[in-house]
Amino acid sequence: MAEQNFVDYVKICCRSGAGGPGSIHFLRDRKNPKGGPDGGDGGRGGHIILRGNRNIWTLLALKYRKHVVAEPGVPGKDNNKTGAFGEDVILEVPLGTVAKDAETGEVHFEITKDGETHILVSGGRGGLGNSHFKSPTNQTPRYAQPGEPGKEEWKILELKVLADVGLVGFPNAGKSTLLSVVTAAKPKIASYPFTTLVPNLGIVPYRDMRSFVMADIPGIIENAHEGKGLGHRFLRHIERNATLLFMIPCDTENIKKEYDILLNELRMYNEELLDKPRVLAITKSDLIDEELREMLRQEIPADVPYLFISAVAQQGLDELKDMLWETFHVGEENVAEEQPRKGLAFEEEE
Ligand SMILES: Nc1nc2c(ncn2[C@@H]2O[C@H](COP(=O)(O)OP(=O)(O)OP(=O)(O)O)[C@@H](O)[C@H]2O)c(=O)[nH]1
Ligand SMILES: [Mg+2]
Repeated sequence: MAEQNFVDYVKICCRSGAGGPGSIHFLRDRKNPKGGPDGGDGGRGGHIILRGNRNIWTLLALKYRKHVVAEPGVPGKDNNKTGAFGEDVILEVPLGTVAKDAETGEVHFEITKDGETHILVSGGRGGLGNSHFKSPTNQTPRYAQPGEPGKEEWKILELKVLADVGLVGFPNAGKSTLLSVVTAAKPKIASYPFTTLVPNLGIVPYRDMRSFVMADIPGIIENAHEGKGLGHRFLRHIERNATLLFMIPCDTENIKKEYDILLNELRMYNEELLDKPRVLAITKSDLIDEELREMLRQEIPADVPYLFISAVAQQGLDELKDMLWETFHVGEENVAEEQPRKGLAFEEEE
């Protein structure tokens, strides 16, 4: 169920508001039968703005909202009154949303903080009223600027999941099972490969009311970078994870070999993934006894901290959480948890 609700890509048509036209007006009253021009400026058209919201996890809300239209600015008025701005449309998006132009693919910006805002499509400027055009040679300008038109543009919003731990493993390694045991998430679990088709996220409660986010992604196989299996495009979801948790079942023929294949697939996707801290979990350890564990220890790669776990028998899970927490919170104790709410990242006109 949760799987269908995870939307990490939307294409939307945005139309910002047109600027209001400037006004053509002359002051006329009993005292000033021939007063000067006093037409005010038109108001700016509404922007389309994205705002980061840490409580939203997917782009689902935008999936069915193909057209996003902001209001036009109000025309200028007499007495040099500026028209009201068109109302902006503010779209709340999850942290990790990347905004791109659909035609050129150009990346506009990325939302990473709660409350962070960026203008996706700006509204048209309001036109100047006729009072601006008075000159020594023309005291009664009978024209004003029209408002700038709004812009209609297609945009792509893409979500890179921001989690603390990303699960990396072959299909059937037990990734979703682990997520279902240490978080409240209810991913689909089954004994066939590629059960997970889209990422699942869960929040892992940790000691002292702390927590971290875990991202379960579809399984990776050898040559995923050539499109084998589900390919490796899901790796983009773990690009931003602080720590990668490699998961290899204890009954795997050659743990070292599987570990190297996974490392290589990460490398083929983005070499920087290899700079992240890694932890290796040997999963389904309820299937083996101490003697077998001892044998397996010989073939475990030396360059990574590891431990034996069993999600089903709930073994080694507290130790695993400790190990993970250590990797991304070393030296960070006492750092304020809350991100300060950032003010608007754009300048209002005037
Ligand atoms: N004995 C045992 N079986 C487990 C354990 N964890 C998972 N399994 C079984 O392994 C199979 C695969 O589990 P999943 O959690 O769906 O594996 P996955 O890594 O998410 O697989 P994909 O989504 O296909 O990539 C299921 O039949 C699980 O019941 C465990 O700790 N012990
Ligand atoms: Mg799965």
